Amino acid sequence: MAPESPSIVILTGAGISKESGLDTFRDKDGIWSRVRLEDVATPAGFAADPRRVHGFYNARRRGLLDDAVRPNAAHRALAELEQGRPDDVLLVTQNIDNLHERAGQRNIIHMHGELLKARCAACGAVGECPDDLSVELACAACGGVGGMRPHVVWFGEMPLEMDRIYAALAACRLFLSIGTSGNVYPAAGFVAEARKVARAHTVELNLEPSEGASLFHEAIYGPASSVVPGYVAKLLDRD
Ligand code: BV8
Ligand code: ZN
Repeated sequence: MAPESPSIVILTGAGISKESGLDTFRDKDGIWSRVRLEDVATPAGFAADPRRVHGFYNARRRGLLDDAVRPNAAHRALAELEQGRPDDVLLVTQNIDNLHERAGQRNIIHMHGELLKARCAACGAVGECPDDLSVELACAACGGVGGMRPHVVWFGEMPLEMDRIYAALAACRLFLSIGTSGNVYPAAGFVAEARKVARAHTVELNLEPSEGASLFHEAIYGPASSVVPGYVAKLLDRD
């Protein structure tokens, strides 16, 4: 049962999965250096060329399912924190990979959706999707053809479970932001929300200062698989 008001809210971004072999977006060799987000991560891009968008997400889905892609020490440390502080941790991830789940994390909100799920534009049904999507695919629920899309939140679309996220931010004591550049809203606004509404202590753990670095009380810079386990160990020892 998800906790009503976890005292620790964690936001993660693509940086936490980098050392597992998944690309980030805005690093110099990132995803947006190879393809325009307008073409592949917006409803207009999908309407204009669904085959291109399916190709983009099919390649990322295959990449995620590659045997070499596994949770790293940062994912595992956050799962240990949840185990050590049952009902006290909510993880909100911008990532659409499943590495937090595979590390053992349970209480997760995928606010930007999930790469291994598909949604039918006609009936809204959401289901597991381990294989390629295509415009020829029929929906298992309503039989409609041509409306299957990745269960992913594109730019201009409302992220998922925002009410539950804001309720947790309003009541948390500690807000951690890990592996995100702080470019994308509303996620980039969570630190200000946690400070203003909950007067939470806020910590950024990132390779380098994010766009919102000045908003954090504390910052620890370095690769996630190095800095996150150490920080979690301190949290667990302290209690
Ligand atoms: C919405 C799809 C409104 C899935 C993504 C103000 C308020 C509200 C909205 C806006 C606003 N201003 C602008 C907007 C619009 C827009 C937006 O924010 N645009 C930006 C670009 C300016 N926001 C939206 O459209 C959002 N929707 O607001 O709806 C609405 C209101 C009413 C009704 C309807 C709608 C939707 C945003 C979601 C878009 N979908 N992804 C996919 O393809 O993956 S966003 C995409 O960016 C990913 O989800 C990604 O997770 C996310 C954020 O990127 P990061 O995770 O931070 O990754 P990035 O590469 O940027 O940074 C990586 C970081 O890791 C770096 O700092 C790097 O230093 C660090 N790092 C690297 N290696 C390591 C490391 N750290 C640690 N260890 C390492 N080894
Ligand atoms: Zn359907």
